This record gives sequence, C-alpha cells and structure tokens, in this order.
Amino acid sequence: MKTLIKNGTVVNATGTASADVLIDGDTIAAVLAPGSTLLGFDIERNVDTVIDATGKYVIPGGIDAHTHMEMPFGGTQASDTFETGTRAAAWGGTTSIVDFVVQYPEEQVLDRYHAWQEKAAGNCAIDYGFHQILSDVQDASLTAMDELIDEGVTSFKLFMAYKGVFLSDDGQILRAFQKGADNGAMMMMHAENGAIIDVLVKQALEAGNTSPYYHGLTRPWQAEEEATHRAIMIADLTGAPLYVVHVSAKQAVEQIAAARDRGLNVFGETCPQYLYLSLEDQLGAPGFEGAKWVCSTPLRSKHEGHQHHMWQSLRTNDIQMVSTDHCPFCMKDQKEMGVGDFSKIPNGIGSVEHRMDLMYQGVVTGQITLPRWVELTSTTPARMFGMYGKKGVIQPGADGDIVVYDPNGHTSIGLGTDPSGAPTGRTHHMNMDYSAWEGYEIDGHVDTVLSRGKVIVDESGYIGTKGDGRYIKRGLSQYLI
Ligand code: DUC
Ligand code: ZN
Ligand code: ZN
Ligand code: ZN
Repeated sequence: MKTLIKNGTVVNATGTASADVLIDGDTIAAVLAPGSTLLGFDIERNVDTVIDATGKYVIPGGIDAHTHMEMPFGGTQASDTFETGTRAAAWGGTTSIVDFVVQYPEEQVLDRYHAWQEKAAGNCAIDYGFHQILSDVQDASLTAMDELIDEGVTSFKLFMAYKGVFLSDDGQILRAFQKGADNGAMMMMHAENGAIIDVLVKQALEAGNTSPYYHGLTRPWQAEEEATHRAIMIADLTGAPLYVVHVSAKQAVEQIAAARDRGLNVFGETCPQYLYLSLEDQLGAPGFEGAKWVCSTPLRSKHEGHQHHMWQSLRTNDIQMVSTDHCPFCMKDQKEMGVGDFSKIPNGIGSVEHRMDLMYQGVVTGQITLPRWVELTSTTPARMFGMYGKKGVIQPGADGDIVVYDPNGHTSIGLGTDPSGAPTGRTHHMNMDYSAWEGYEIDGHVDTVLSRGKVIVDESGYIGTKGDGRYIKRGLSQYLI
C-alpha cells in the first residue's frame, strides 16, 4: 500500500516546507519537492491513494504521553477503555499514547504491567506505550524497574500526595531516584505536598465547605511549588533525570526553570486545562457542576496569572511539552460520588481528543509558532520518552503517523445544541457524559489521520479497526547524554 500526501505544508519541529510525503507500507519513504518524480516515475500514478493537502498542514501525529485509560481510581474507574480512549485520540489527531500502568501498595509491579498489556492488546486504535506508576516503593519495585526497562517501559511515576494510595515518602523517592540515576530511567513526579493538602481538606470539610470549588482551594500553589522544589533537590542529589507531570502553578514553573538554569536534567509538562481553565471557572459553575473540572494538580486562579505564565513558559521552553493527563469520569455515578464532599469526587479531566486542536489555538493567537506546536505535542514527547525517529517527525524511515490539519477548518467542542438550546448529543468521542471543553470553538480541524500508513480518520470520520494500534517498546530518553 503506497500513499502520496501532496501539495501540503510539512511542519516538523525544525521548520516548515512545501513538500509531498510518500508513504510505503507502514513507513515514510520520501519527503519530496512538490510534484517531484522518482527516477523518472510519476509517483502519483504509481501509488494506491493520493491525499490532496493543498492549503493544509502535514504534521507528525500527536503523541499524548500522559493518559489513564481504564484507570482504577477514586473508588471507580476512568470511563474510557483503551478502545474508546484511543479511538477518541485518533479523532483528534493523536496517533500514540503513553499510558500509566497503575501499581497500588501490596500489588506486584510486574503483575500490574502484564495486566495493562492485556487490557490494551487488540483494543487500541493507535500505538501505545506504558509508563509505570510505583506506589510505596519497596525493594521489589526497584528490581522491577530494571526488568521493565528491558520491556520498553523506561519511565516511572512517583507521588508526593495521595497517602495510602500512591504516596511514597522522601526516603522511598530517594531510593527510586538512585535506581533511575543508575539505569537511565526517566523519573516522573506528581509534585504536590500531600500532608499539607490532607490537613487543608479535613479542615475545609469540618467547616462545612464541601462544594467542588474547595478541591482547588485545598491544593494551593505553595503545596505544588514546595513539592516541585523537593523533587528537584532529590534529583540533584542522586543525578536522576526528573520529569514533573501536570505542572499548573507558575511558581512550580519557576522552580523547573531555575533547575534547568543550573544545568539539571529537569523537565516540565503542562496540560491544556492549565492553559485555558481556571479556579474561577469552577467557582462560577452552578451547583455541583464545578466537579467537571476537579483534577490534580487543580485549576489555578486567573487573578494570579498562572495561565498566562504557562503559555509564556511554552514559548521560552521553561516547560517542554503538553500532554492531557486524560483521566475521564462521567458526572453520573462517578463525579456525583462527591456530592456533599468534594474529596470524594474522582480526580480527572478528559481531553485526549482535543489536545492538538487546543494547542493549535496557541498558533492562531500568536503565542507559539507552528513548529513549536509540533514540538510540544509530538516531537518532544517522542524524544523525552525514547520514540524519536520512528515517532515525532516526518522524515524517511519514520512511521507513517501523520495528520493533515486544515487551518481554515473549524471544530466545535462539547455537547451540540439545537436552535432552541436543547442538547443534540455529543460532539466528542470520549466515553464521557459531559465535556470539560463544552462551548470551545476551535479555528482548525483534523482532516485526515494516518497511523503507520493506514488512513484511520478521514472526512467521513473514524474508519480504522480496533486493534490497529501496536505496543511501542520504548528506548531510554533521547534527552539524556
Ligand atoms: N490527577 C488526576 O487528576 N487524575 C489522575 C491522577 C492524578 O494525579
Ligand atoms: Zn499525577
Ligand atoms: Zn495523571
Ligand atoms: Zn471532520
């Protein structure tokens, strides 16, 4: 099967070029001047499919390096399965995810890894890899790290919050980081001071402050800044590389920027919700609606300028990439568990379908360049997590993971309404009964999506097959020397 994507503007992290892209089987065979022949052959006549990308961008497929499909969490389970979540990702121009294998205390790390392989196998629409969560780090967890690296799981997430669920103490973190410094793993951190948060939550509930808004107020930026600093110090002490997940506070960004200025291998990820949404959105929502935006780290106050600072940090490279932390829950029966007690609202927002569109708005509004859009959403994730060359770039030899993006198209997010204002049904494909992004109007549209050379989304919608996606056996981070 040969496909030619012609007359588009190819956008890589390194720049843009008018070019035709020839895909042979799974792989990009050539990137050519528009209308080129190959050794006298008319390419267009010798391929099976021609996609006309005139006036459109041809970009490497999005890589969302932070998702939680089917995650058992908060007394329930994230509502997207690997099947529904990866299909929604495909709709939105994401062609790879890196999902988190969850290990709770008392569970064996490798057992959990095998369980996640089973959950995903044969169900994914796009390629997938895994990070491993280590809870309550023990000797056996450290041994498992070496074995997992051989399996292509080269990054490990630890938590400074969620006591009894995920939390590791500083000594446990130190030991895991020592191991990471030794075996080349990327150490990932949920950086929030859980002890502070637990007391603030208890005090809020005792004072009768039970609405969703208090989720954010009881997870203040000071708890994020302090934990980010502490994680950086442990990384510095051990020599381990550190990747701070879901950074939302500008003060945490400043900690990461300062560490990078000192020459440390410290990296930061943010998510669309921290660029667009705020604590004030949650406060303004009627009744229990604020639960839609309960996630951790929480949304931050607009008055404090976190969102503005975060966009700036994407431009200046103080923050290196954007993932979603896709952790979807329905309102009905899931978020609703927290009516009368915000601490029982399952933490998470679903955005895997919208990340490419939402980040493209940064190009539209002049906050990031076109190549930076690709870098933040595809190229850096590929390099950070050991996939670059096959993923994250349009070049010969790379996988044919490609999105044709129409800058003149339009995408409406959320629940559509008829002229009377009544909902007409979902306009997203995630398994959620609401959208955190309802009402967002996007300049731009995902036209066509190819996964390893196969068209899985076109203007008629999703046309792939369950099980198209394959496991990505990742290497070590390509940011480390
Ligand atoms: N934060 C969330 O919002 N959900 C899953 C876990 C996390 O750290
Ligand atoms: Zn987290
Ligand atoms: Zn997460
Ligand atoms: Zn469409």
